[in-house]
Amino acid sequence: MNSTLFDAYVADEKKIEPKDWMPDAYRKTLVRQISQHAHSEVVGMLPEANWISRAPSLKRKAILMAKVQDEAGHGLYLYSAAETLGVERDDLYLDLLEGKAKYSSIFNYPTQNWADIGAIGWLVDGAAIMNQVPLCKCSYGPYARAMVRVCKEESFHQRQGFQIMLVMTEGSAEQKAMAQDAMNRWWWPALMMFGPPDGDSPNSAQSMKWNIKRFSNDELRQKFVDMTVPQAELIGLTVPDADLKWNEQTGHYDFGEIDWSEFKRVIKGGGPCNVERLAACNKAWNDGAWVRQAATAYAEKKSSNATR
Ligand code: BYC
Repeated sequence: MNSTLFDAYVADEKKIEPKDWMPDAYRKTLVRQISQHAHSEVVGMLPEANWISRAPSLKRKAILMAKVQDEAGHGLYLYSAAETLGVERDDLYLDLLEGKAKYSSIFNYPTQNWADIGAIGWLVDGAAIMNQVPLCKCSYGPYARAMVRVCKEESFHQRQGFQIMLVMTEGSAEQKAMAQDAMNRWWWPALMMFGPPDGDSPNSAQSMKWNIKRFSNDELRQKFVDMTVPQAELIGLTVPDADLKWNEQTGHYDFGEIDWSEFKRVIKGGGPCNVERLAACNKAWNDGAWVRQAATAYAEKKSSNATR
């Protein structure tokens, strides 16, 4: 295979598998995107885990624990998918721990109260599904297949978040105000999850040609707004955007300007929780060293017994 044949092969909706020839830049793009995605799943456990011990009932606690465990599983599928491209999981993870690797901007915001858990499930997992369903059709086989299960689980996550918000909006005036406050704080960061506007997205054009990305950042953001505004109306919440309005001509909602300076600040490390998130990941890595050593020693012992 060469570059021209490769381009025709992916344009024909065929899947690339680990042992197939691929351009170096395709491999590099996939390692970048899949590893950032894996890191996001792992860091994404932190804001929600913050509320496991304070969930308002045993049932809510069990559901939240299951959701957070699902995110760990997503991270593992994704690190495995990245490893099929010839990189080591530990190297990718060390880049995260050293602050060299990116992860989604959204996880650098704090979870201040229980309504934030509803808002994350509804808005953050809702945005994640919008972005990730098309990735089930991405040209790289292991990534596409990993995304099928991830999306099924994300869909449960989104519903549980929406249900938390629904219950709160049907509760006392104070609970409804908490739900609205959470919506106000998470709406704009959720829109930033889709990445910079198409004109400022250096990776999009090539990733779309290679069928890694199937829709542009702005297309997915618009789909998310169009899907979510009616959901907010249904539960009586107001989208915190004075410029939001239905556009009869385009058949979409027009919405206000996103604060891209905030986005840039957060991905450069200046968000409200960046330092805390990396510190938590480093602590977990250091505290878990004995588990990794024990697992390695056990595997070595088992394989030496087997060869005896
Ligand atoms: N945050 O050229 P662009 C989840 C970076 S997990 C931080 O458009 P691309 C969930 C981008 O990496 C959510 N950085 O890039 C988990 C690039 O920098 P580099 C994560 C961002 O790759 C637990 C630069 O900006 N989802 O949902 O074509 C619980 C220029 O951007 C962000 C995924 O990772 C951001 N928001 O498009 C609940 C999905 N946006 O790498 C939920 C897979 C952009 O050149 N990833 N950047 O240094 C993707 O679909 C694409 O990578 C993106 C960005 C749409 C995110």
